[in-house]
Amino acid sequence: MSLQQDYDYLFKLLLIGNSAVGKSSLLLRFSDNIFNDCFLPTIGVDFKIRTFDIQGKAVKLQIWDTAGQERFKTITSSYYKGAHGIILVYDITDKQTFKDIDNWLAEADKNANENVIKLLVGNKADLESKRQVTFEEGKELADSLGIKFIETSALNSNNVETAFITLATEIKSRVQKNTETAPRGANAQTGKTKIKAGDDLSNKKKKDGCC
Ligand SMILES: Nc1nc2c(ncn2[C@@H]2O[C@H](COP(=O)(O)OP(=O)(O)O)[C@@H](O)[C@H]2O)c(=O)[nH]1
Ligand SMILES: [Mg+2]
Repeated sequence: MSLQQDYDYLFKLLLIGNSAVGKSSLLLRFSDNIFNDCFLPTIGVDFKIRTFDIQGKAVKLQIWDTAGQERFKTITSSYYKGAHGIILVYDITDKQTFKDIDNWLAEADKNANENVIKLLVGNKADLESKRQVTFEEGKELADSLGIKFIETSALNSNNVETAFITLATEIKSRVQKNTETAPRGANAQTGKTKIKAGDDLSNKKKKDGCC
């Protein structure tokens, strides 16, 4: 049995935000490059995995989606456990979903690790004629929180890769910085990055695709 890891970094990311803003669609676009125009409230995934290269390192992302629990405000604190990054998603055509980002931030702050890196995403940017939240409003909110902001479209793919890669790159830089400043030998066992929060990930059972 080989214990060789097939990645240099393993990060757990979460998608949160109101129901129907496009969280599952963003995940499907990123993981499988598909788009489904039906609403997928009970999409049967726990998470999807995608590994890609950032600056010569294999970065494996395990991205968690809710199975519609956000509709009933029943996302449990265990969802947030061990997350390295959180993507807060709103729908640019629905002002309320933008206002509710405050609530999602409060949930994240209550439940996630304090070092978690967040990214604000305004999705459905293809629906320009229905826009209710300007780019500037999104950017202003993100700036006030000291986090990055991006507008995406799961429908036409625009900026979807960039969103996930931006967040993963930021997490990687943070981890590298911490590793460099850690006492000598603290991370020397394998040369791979050991991240406490990601250690239990291999125990999770991966369920099959989507609807
Ligand atoms: N026009 C457009 N529709 C989208 C986009 N992303 C998702 N949708 C649609 O919005 C609805 C809700 O998407 P879904 O991914 O299920 O949202 P979730 O509840 O946040 O997971 C579905 O009908 C999707 O087809 C997008 O970028 N553009
Ligand atoms: Mg969903």
